[in-house]
Amino acid sequence: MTPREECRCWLRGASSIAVLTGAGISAESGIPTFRSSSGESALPPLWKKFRPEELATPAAFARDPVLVWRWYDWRRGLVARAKPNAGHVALAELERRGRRLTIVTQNVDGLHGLAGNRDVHEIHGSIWMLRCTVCGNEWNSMETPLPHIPPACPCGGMARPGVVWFGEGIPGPAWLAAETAAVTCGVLLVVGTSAVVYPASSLVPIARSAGARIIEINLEDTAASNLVDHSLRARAGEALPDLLDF
Ligand code: BV8
Ligand code: ZN
Repeated sequence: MTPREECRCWLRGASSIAVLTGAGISAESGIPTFRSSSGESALPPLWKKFRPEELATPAAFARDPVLVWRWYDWRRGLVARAKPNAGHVALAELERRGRRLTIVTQNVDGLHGLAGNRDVHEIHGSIWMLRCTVCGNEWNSMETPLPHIPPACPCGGMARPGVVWFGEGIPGPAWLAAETAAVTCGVLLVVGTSAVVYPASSLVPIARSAGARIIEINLEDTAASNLVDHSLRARAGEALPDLLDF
């Protein structure tokens, strides 16, 4: 049996499937990834000199809220133009066909929900959410470009992006759902993530110790590749429709 055939067999027989996705699943929708070479070319010069770890932090926002907001506003513009690709659609189709499927995503682009998946946990938040730094008020805004940078809350307080930055905890309910999915799934699909960001990356060893079969889909080796049963070198937009059309 080839690795592809074995993966299809595991997925067909799985009582429940969990999926951990990263920026790579949205690359074919035109959203640059953070760390892989394929994403670099799409970045305009302004962002080439920054690493995500330098802008996606409370300290960066405190130091220069306008710069951080310009980065998010640029990304919001990209996300607003992005459509779910064949990889997102294959996962939505699987849930529509009644399979027990939980998606845990590190992405803040909302494309899994847009594709039609309902059981989706955005452990790093959403690029469409804003949160007041004074009163904590949270609201959804799809407005791009933002009329004012930085945007203000109705209370007058400055708003921040409603995402989880480095050094911030993952929202409790989302993390509980993510860990539960990793511990109870028969198969964990790890799609388009370099698996360097914690605690998302810990879901792979958690699922492994709970006895799940683990299938990785990526263009290159990752920090999780040595923990998975099969690591398929393929684009998510090709591999997912091929694996899930049972
Ligand atoms: C926390 C939201 C504690 C914002 C993001 C030292 C060692 C280990 C850990 C740490 C450490 N120092 C600090 C830490 C902890 C830190 C961390 O992990 N740092 C890393 C950099 C080492 N983590 C944290 O700070 C987390 N919080 O630990 O808090 C705590 C607890 C309680 C109370 C208080 C505090 C918070 C982490 C969340 C950070 N926020 N994003 C935003 O998006 O702007 S992380 C950011 O990276 C994105 O969310 C992104 O999704 C995520 C992970 O990256 P990937 O998704 O994997 O993307 P990447 O570009 O890296 O890889 C893409 C992959 O796709 C590549 O492999 C590529 O080959 C592949 N690919 C490309 N095209 C395709 C493809 N695959 C398939 N098909 C294709 N077509
Ligand atoms: Zn407020």
